Amino acid sequence: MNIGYISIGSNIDKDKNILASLQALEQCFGKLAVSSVYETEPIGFSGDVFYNLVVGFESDLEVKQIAKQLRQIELDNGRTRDSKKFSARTLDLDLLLYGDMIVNDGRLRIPRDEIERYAFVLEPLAEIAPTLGHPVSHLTYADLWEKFDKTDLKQKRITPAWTLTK
Ligand code: PH2
Ligand code: MG
Repeated sequence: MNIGYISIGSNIDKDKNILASLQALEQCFGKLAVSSVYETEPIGFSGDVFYNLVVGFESDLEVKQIAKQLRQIELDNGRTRDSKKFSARTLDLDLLLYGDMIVNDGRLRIPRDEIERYAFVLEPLAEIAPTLGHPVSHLTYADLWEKFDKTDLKQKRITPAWTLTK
């Protein structure tokens, strides 16, 4: 059994797409640990604000199977595969971590470097996994977040219009 973490982002039909993704992820993996939802300014391009959050899950699946499931959930929710990295998107699901696994295999990279690079990934991860250590640096996510440069940080926790019924 591995514990994995997924980052979720949307800046088109945010409420609808994020709720749909949480329901689909729960169908796939069972009970999730869900962070707060953060409203964040787009990084790398200008456009509508994002909602970002991180969820934790448990699974016995192969890491490639998980990545495939995430791509399918993105496609089921209006994602088009040609979309550029820095552009508006209905739904982006990225597998950040899977146990202590270190994978560098074409497009599949775990742990994802976005963890240390982007507050919209690190803050929600540090919220739900503060004492967990990064598989490469072994620093905890609480430490990484504490050290993160928060100058001009443009993100805030929000209360979404929906709740995930338990
Ligand atoms: N995702 C990106 C690029 N920029 N900015 C924010 N605020 N949130 C995101 O999820 C995001 C982004 C590429 O995946
Ligand atoms: Mg992404």
